[in-house]
Amino acid sequence: MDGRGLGVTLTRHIWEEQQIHPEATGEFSDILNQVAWAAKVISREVNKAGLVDLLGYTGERNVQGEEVLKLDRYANEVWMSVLRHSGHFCILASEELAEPVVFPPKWRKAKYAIAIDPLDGSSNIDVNVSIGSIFAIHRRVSEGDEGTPDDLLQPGRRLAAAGYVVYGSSTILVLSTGNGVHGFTLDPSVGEFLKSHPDIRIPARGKTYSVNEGNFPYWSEGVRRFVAHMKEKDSSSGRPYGARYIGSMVADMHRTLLKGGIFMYPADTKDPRKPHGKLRLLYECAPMAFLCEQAGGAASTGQGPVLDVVPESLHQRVPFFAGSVENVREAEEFIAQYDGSA
Ligand code: AHM
Ligand code: MG
Repeated sequence: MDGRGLGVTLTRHIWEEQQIHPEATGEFSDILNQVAWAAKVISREVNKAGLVDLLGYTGERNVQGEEVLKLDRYANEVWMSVLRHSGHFCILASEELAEPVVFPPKWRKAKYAIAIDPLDGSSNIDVNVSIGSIFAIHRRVSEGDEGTPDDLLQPGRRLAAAGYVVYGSSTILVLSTGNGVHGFTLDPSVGEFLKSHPDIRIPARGKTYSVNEGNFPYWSEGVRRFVAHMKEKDSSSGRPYGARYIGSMVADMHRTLLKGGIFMYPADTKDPRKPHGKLRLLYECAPMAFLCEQAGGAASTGQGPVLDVVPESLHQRVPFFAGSVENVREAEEFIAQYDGSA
């Protein structure tokens, strides 16, 4: 809260950040305000989902072959509508859509491309567990009239901004435009996001690991040994570490950003269709990796920074190890020692 007790709104924070860049046109402020608007609308619907029969499946399957929940579809429609009419995006990719959407001719000169996971962790909706939205914004690289997939298939290192929204006990938007990571909690009484977590920094080492351990027999030798190592008793290093797994990436990553430790979704051999793990590069791993590095942490595929992976396809999956620098380095060391570079 500032001296007058009103707090710093997201709008004011964005405006202040823009003052650092003399070339800023205000375009980016508008983008982030649009993102906040989408988050508020989805938050409202998530909070009343049980009341208005939005829970449950639509009976359809999405591009990943998974069942689509009603709220997934609603959230996708909200993001699409808000972003389409913002005028700043030439192309959009969504977890819910097989193909990217090129926005209409009047927006063809738009300078940005966006990848979204409209409602991540949606299998948790029915049991009142936190869910979230994730977004990743790239500067456009194509030069023609229309945006192209190349605008989206850029390494995370080049992201202009990324963030997520957790719809939990409160709604919080966590954001980076390359100038640190800041969290804003929605005050529903006035409908504004207020800065509640300025300059989030991940501790260099944490004592929590977060992974779906039911996949243990399907992991590589290096990953199995790494997880076994975290469970060993060693008082000098504070092991065994605590286990925390919500099964909702946004909520698990939010805890990891604030408290440290490691969140992971390694590659496994459980499902031959997903040999590279479950999580998607463009709209799950790259934006979370951007936030981790901006907060002083790290994010790796097990063999190098997630942000350096050059995407080959829109719905590509990668193994993911993210959180405190020392924990992530340790994961890489186990993988290098036992799995080699293959
Ligand atoms: P989704 O995009 O279909 O919701 O799946 C992603 C979610 C993540 O939020 C979470 O980290 C992961 O799936 C959990 O997977 P699992 O149930 O295999 O542990
Ligand atoms: Mg998802």
